[in-house]
Amino acid sequence: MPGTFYVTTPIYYPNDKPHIGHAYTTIMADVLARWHYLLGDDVFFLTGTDEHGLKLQRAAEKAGKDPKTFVDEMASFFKKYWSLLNIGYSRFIRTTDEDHVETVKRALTKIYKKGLIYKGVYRGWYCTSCEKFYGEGEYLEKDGQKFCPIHLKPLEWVEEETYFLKLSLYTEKILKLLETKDIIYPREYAREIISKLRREGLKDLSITRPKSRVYWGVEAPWDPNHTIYVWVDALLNYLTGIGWGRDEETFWKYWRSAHHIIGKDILWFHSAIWFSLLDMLDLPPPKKVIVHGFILVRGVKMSKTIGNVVRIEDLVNEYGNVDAVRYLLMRFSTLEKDMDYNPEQFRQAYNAELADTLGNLVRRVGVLAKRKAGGIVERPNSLDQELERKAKETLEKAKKLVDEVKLGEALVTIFDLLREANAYLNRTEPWKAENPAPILYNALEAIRIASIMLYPFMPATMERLANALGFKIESFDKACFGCWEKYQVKEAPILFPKLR
Ligand code: ME8
Repeated sequence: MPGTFYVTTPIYYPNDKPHIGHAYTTIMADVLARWHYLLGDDVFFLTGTDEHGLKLQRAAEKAGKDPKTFVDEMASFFKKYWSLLNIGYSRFIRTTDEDHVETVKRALTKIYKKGLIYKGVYRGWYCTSCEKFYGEGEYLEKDGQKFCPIHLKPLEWVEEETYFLKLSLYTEKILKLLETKDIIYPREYAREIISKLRREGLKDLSITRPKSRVYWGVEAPWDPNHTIYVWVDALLNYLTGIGWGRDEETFWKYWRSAHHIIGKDILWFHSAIWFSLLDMLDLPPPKKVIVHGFILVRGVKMSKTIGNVVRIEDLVNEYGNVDAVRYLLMRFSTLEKDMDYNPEQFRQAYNAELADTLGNLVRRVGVLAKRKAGGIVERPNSLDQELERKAKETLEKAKKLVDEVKLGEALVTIFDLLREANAYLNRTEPWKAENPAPILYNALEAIRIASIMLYPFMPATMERLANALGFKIESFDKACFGCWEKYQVKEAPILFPKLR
């Protein structure tokens, strides 16, 4: 049954351009959005930029620009990269958008009125790159100095007046929620949060900064001398994006099917803190928080702050094709484990899978259809049953795997169908046959059905392929073997030239 599907990425800090780590999450969200579109769901896909806070204030100062000019420029970079990667988002949200600033004020006013915010003094060690305080036992120590465990940069001592959110009231409630409901996926990640909650509980959270230090933020509605902590501001984007407080109908339609995709670095914020905030706002938690591991470079997390990034444009240039990059990043993606970026492995998969298995099959069938059937291939009276069975089985298996967000395994499964189609051609030798059209039809059906499944991963290439072979990609309903009546093959494209 078609339903709704709301999918989000984290909103990224635009202190620098995005790299393949950000592309990884964003492509994953795009694949899921497009997959659900093919399932017939009403899809809303939200991504954007997290533009307030000390980190951005400093980045702008360093660039010698006022923060708004700076984030305007940087947000446009993100949009350019997402357009290059063919990311079909429904909205690109910026935390400086007017409706979002309103959401933040509305949400915090509601929480303030409930008596869940009080004034105090905060003392602690802060990492501006994480926009996060680190408590004892959480930071690294060397020669008496304290360092951020993620960015390996010295922490700053902060002691100032702040407003606290009474998060400590929520430990039991959130624990129960995580123990009884499968929201965090894969489950392994939930266990980490559960044990941290059992060990330490939730502590009241400092949710404002004095404006004198952090002026670049949303003003606290009850005190003009404070700005709202960037993480609270940022999390609320998921509500703004679908109209919370402005268009209740749209909001509820999508919120019930909310899927947040995030890297494991920000799971604490997207579970313990986010679920508490939602509860304070009388809202249910999201349906799922899908967590993935890091892309590593020689064992170290790829990060702008560390400076070991692989740039999106470098990969696109290397393969000369955006869809190859989308494919390769998803092909080796795993939720549970980190993925060590391995250029050699990428190259091998490109040649063996995209150029050979897919590319050669398309080329062979296209050329034969043109040469031996004048480009017209109609449905014969009987179909190849083995290939038909394989196509059906592949679709079922791929649907299950994508549902479990095992995107790499789904791609391997889809490519099994293409390998089977290649073997079928080798077996039936249509180039020798007097009437090769029935054989070609079976092979074309396998290609068409694989193309529908591959469309979310490589949309532009699959559209190009459908055009060349004379079929359409519409929905999974049409992915039945024998459902296409007549192919009009225009050309036999070389989709992925082999790399030497
Ligand atoms: O955390 N491997 O923004 P951010 C895999 N603004 N994914 C990676 C990655 C890597 N090496 N590097 C980055 C923030 N990512 C906040 C989010 S949301 C309300 C606010 C991806 O720019 C991954 O999805 O630091 C990670 O969680 C996110 O980028 C962090 O992006």
